[in-house]
Amino acid sequence: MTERTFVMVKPDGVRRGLVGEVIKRIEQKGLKIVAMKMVRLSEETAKEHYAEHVNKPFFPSLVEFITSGPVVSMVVEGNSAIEVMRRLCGATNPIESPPGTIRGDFGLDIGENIVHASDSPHSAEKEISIHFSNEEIIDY
Ligand code: IDP
Ligand code: MG
Repeated sequence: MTERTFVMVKPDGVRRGLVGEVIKRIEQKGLKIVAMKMVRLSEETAKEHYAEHVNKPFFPSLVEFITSGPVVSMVVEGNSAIEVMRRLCGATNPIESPPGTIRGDFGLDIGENIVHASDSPHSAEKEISIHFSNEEIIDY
């Protein structure tokens, strides 16, 4: 089933020059990027994006980190795009994420794991609407 999901190269990924690497893996998998922009998230947007984690001990550092530099936000479309993007990213903790995944190949720190991808259809819809207006998503 064709789905859309929200993907973001986090500030560590941008700082380390991994934007192209992430885009390459999305494209070579056969998924389609239908919206993309570089932005610096406001604290408000960051808190909305990570609202499910508001009561976790790492929430303040998570918000600080995700607003610490520019991110590259995307809407990615394709067959089972939500699950496929999660598989491309790998496990949340890069130490447990196997080689071949983005986090497994490039990360070592759970707080700086390079990339975000929505974890369900409900999250995808919510996150796309937080980060993009309908006009920014291109049908092609
Ligand atoms: P996900 O990004 O794989 O969906 P979530 O559990 O939704 O993982 O957590 C959101 C982000 O919060 C993670 O990508 C990671 O950067 C950070 N995070 C999750 N758990 C921890 C933790 O135990 N310590 C520090 N940061 C964490
Ligand atoms: Mg998550």
